[in-house]
Amino acid sequence: MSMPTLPYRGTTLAATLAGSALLATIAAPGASAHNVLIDSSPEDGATVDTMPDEVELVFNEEVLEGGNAITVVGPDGNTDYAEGENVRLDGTSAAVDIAPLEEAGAYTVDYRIVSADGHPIEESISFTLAAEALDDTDAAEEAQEEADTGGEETQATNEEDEDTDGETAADTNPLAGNTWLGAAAALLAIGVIVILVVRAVRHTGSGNSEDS
Ligand SMILES: [Cu+2]
Repeated sequence: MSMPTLPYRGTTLAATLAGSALLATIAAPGASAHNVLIDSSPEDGATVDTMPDEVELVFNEEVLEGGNAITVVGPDGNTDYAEGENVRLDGTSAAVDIAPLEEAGAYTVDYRIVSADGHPIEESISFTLAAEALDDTDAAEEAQEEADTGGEETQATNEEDEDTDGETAADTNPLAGNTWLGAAAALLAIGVIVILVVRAVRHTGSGNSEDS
């Protein structure tokens, strides 16, 4: 690929470029053999301010089983934060869980994955962990501890939330409360009327039973 200019020595630059483009086009199907990284999380060169829990590599072609490995080495140049022996494969994606990263700085992801043509490739990307990510982890751990030890608190909070929801519903639908009040008043009025009518009937009808 780097030598296509030689046969074209003496031709114009434009012709050389056209020839290179043509060669690249013709060569493309055969050269698609080895997977090319097209995306990753974290991205190559990125500065990350939230703690990642995995590293995922996405390639242009499927990653095959067999001999895949990903390491995530920290700023000390030694500690590998990748967890587990197995790289998770999902089509064109290869991922590995990572332990909570312990220090800010540069992390190197070295990967050896099996290309779609069966040949392994070995490459690396890197990202930088910002100090804020470590703060996030402390906060997350505290929140988790509270959740673990404060079950009752959590429940109380939920009940409060439900109460709040109820109030909110009433607030947003003021007619609902008035309707109930109106219905209660109507029932009360009907009750009073019924009682009055019954008494009147008893008094005017055969109703000496109460008086005697
Ligand atoms: Cu190959």
